[in-house]
Amino acid sequence: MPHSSSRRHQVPDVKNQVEIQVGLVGDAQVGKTSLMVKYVQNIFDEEYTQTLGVNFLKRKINLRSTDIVFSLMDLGGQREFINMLPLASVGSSAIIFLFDLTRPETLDSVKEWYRQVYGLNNLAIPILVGTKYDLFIDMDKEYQKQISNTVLEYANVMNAPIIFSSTAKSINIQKIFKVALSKIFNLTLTIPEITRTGDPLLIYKKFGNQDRKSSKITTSSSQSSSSPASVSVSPRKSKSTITSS
Ligand SMILES: Nc1nc2c(ncn2[C@@H]2O[C@H](COP(=O)(O)OP(=O)(O)OP(=O)(O)O)[C@@H](O)[C@H]2O)c(=O)[nH]1
Ligand SMILES: [Mg+2]
Repeated sequence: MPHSSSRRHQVPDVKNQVEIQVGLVGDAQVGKTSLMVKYVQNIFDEEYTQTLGVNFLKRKINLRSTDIVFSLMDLGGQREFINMLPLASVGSSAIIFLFDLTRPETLDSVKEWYRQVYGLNNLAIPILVGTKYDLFIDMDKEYQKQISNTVLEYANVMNAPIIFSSTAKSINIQKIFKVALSKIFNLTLTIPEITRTGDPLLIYKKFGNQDRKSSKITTSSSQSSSSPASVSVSPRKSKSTITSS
């Protein structure tokens, strides 16, 4: 069948597309919805609207020749929505645990959020995000130091990268998702870490790697079952389609 040489060399414009689900959990008013809306729509609203149940947004980004679709699941932080935690946990490749840097009790709650999530999905990569850094920066230096030290202890136990962020002032927002992506696909990230107390911390190199040992925090469901949780982690298996540089 005759056809021109230019046609013969045309490559079909078909991209790989990978969808990865990421859950956002944490106490009420820590800033989960704000972070998700900022990341997807670049909008920040000072007014609080309580999330009733689960919010869901998607954002597509490009990585080499692959489209990555982030499917973000944001669970309302009020206790009454805890029965919907499986929607944000099961099937997620990473779970972002958010706490408000100005309210230490919300960091304390991360323990319980982590325990609950781990019981549903012990394969997801945990990421620890301190929110409202714009307010935290004006707080007492000793308080800042104490919080930062406690966050490091949590990160060690959870094996979770740490990111301090401000949605209001657009600090470290994109980086949260870059870190998530790099951990899910085992890619090398070249963003410099920020480790000095008082700065918007970004510590990710030693935490959340796929060769990580399982966490010390156990739950009754994980103790009673010797098989891994039945969740979809297909993006982690398909890392061969995306190589790190
Ligand atoms: N100053 C400041 N305020 C923020 C920031 N992020 C969120 N807020 C405010 O904090 C309040 C709560 O934010 P939301 O995003 O609604 O909190 P949430 O975690 O989704 O709350 P629930 O839906 O109840 O679980 C809102 O008034 C936001 O405007 C931030 O980075 N800095
Ligand atoms: Mg919300």
